[in-house]
Amino acid sequence: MNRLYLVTDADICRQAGHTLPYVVEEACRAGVRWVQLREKNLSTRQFLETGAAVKRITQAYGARLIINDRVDVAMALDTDGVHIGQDDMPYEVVRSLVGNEKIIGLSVNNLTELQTACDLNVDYLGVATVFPTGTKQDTASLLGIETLGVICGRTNRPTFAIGGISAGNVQDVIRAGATGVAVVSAICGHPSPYDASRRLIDLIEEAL
Ligand code: TZP
Ligand code: MG
Repeated sequence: MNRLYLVTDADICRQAGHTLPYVVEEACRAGVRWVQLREKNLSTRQFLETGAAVKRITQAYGARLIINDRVDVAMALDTDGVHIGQDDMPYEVVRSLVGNEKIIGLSVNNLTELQTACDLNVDYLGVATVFPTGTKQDTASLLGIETLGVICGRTNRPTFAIGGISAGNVQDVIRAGATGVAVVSAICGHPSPYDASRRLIDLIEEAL
């Protein structure tokens, strides 16, 4: 299913008793087809090694692998694409480096950033931050369902809502107009990443 996007956090995986590759494999086994490696606490060497291990898994399941922030790592691993935020390398620079075949995702946090993003040929938008989350410290102000709906309604690009999304609110997010949802703790921090992914997929399909 293309509407559930797993964003990784190896620390949250570890706290739940999992390794990162295990979580990716379980999520893919359950049907997740978007995986973003988002690791803020790994050295470059560790990032590359982890990325190579994760790529073997995503390839086996036909899932896309996207690298957060690190365009160099994405290029070195020849992943499907890269995800950038507002303070990362600008879109045009990333596009010139990775070429037209690669997926570029961009985070937008408000309507102003959406307007700027609409002029760019990004492949999808991450729309943040919908609900309170303990996973990311430096989140901009929360969007809530209403503003999420406004943002998603003003773009034709695929939108992945992110921030505090769980089984309890995923249907509200989809019904608000998001193409899909991106989650960290709802899968990485769950005792069964497989069950968590399956449940989210079932709920998304039901809400469509
Ligand atoms: N960007 C905005 S919120 C967030 C990111 C990467 C973290 C979302 O994590 P969770 O655990 O799904 O709330
Ligand atoms: Mg970033």
